[in-house]
Amino acid sequence: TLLRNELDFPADDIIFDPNIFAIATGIDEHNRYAIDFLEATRWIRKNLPAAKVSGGVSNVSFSFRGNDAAREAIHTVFLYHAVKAGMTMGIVNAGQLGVYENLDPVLREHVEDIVFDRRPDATERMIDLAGQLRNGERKEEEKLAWRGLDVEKRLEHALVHGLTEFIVEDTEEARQLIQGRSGRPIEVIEGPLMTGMNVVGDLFAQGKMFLPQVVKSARVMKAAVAHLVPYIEKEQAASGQTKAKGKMILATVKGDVHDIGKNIVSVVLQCNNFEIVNLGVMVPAAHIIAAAKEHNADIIGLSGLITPSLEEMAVVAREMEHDEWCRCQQIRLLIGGATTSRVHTAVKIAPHYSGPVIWVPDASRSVPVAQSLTSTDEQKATYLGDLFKDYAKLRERHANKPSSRMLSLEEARANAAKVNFLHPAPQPKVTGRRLLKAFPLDDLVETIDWTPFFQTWDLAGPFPA
Ligand code: B12
Repeated sequence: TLLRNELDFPADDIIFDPNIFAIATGIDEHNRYAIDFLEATRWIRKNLPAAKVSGGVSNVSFSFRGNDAAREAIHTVFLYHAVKAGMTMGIVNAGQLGVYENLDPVLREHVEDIVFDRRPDATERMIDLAGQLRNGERKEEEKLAWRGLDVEKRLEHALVHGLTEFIVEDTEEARQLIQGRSGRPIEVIEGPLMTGMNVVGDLFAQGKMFLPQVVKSARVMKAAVAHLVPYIEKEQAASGQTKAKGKMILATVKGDVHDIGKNIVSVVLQCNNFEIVNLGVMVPAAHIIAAAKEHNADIIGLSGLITPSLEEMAVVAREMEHDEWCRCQQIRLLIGGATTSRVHTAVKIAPHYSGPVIWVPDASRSVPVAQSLTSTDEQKATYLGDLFKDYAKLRERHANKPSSRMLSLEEARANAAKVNFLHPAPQPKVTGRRLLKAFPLDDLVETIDWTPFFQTWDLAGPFPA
């Protein structure tokens, strides 16, 4: 209306760019994204016939990042149907596009199943087929070769490959092994299972695993944790403690769907006689605070695994400060999840709330922390006194870090590298891989830049000093 009625903009110069989102991500809500684009395109072309429709095609196959053969097939099929629906232009990697007709019929059928959300197991079937596209068919005995590995490696393999078949058996073996060393059932989670999940995370970050595969890993992890829960509960029952020590509201913050870690924390704290109200995932700040009031909770525990959750946690802290009840009751705020850290909590979250804000690295550690926070006033004061001092020191160190002066946009533009693209690029003397063997480690140590190591070890500061 604005373009046509108020600006008299030519109708055939109007281009709509409806979003194309990734399908087959393993999350059911995403299954119709391709259909939604096709329907939106049809609607636009029917109701606004002069307008054009564009779209960024490669998004649709993003969940198969790293598997070019699968992505190419998805682009080919999707584009074919999008053009039929009325799409007039699009952003497409021409190097990753095949001919619809020439696609292998089985592959085409599998791709159309995910594009049109034709069957509930469409994603799983496509993942299986995509694996074969990349690796070729494997023999049955090769498929089971991993059963000969030691139990930690078997758990890792099951998580990476999303295999539930032997997970209970292997988790039980790991539990018994750890028990034999006088260890506790939770150590299976925080040892081999976490190691396996970290491998999954790394592969995913490198584009070597796709989202639906990570969903399968999550299922494997959940099955392993479910096997361990009765043992964790039994251990607690044997300790003879029954009186509830405190009440905690637990939630994964708004925008974040990760819940495995949070649920483990919930089980472990419940087993240690904390009453837990688990609000689930994607929970907005207002809902968390309302639940804390409704249940008269002592503690709010937030979980978050993606970077935007860090900011959302600061939002919750700010809202708690604005809320008179939270502020006056000094409701404790626990922060956890793989992307959170002690430094971030101290520097970016704690300053927004006058009550205690504490970072907790794992489920085991949540117990002593929650206990300290609900113990006698004297113990609590000592614990919090030390914690506040520690966090203040972290903030001070952070504030004293030498920060480089930021240039203004104009200055940065004026400072842009001046590249003469007409000048022919010099030819490298050697191409390909070169192996340099005559450099003893002792000589190299001198040249290593230790700064990133020190940062990782939390030893921030200028180096060399
Ligand atoms: C499984 C998984 C998924 C599953 C989650 C399934 C589920 N039901 O939870 C699915 C496939 C759905 C998923 C989706 C996505 N994921 Co994901 N995922 C993972 C993975 C591989 C493992 C997470 C996990 O469960 N770990 C095991 C548990 C036990 O560990 P944990 O959560 O850290 O919990 C422990 C402690 O942190 C602590 N803890 C946790 N919470 C709390 C709370 C409190 C109060 C306390 C005290 C303690 C505590 O206790 C736990 C036990 O000790 C991680 C990689 C990794 N290694 O972390 C990526 C990872 C977190 N995902 C990532 C990404 C990018 C995504 C997506 C955005 C991908 C996409 N393109 O769509 C989406 C997110 C969508 C959204 N809006 O949230 C990135 C995040 C990067 C970043 N910094 O932002 C990671 C790090 C992978 C990577 N390396 O790129 N993911």
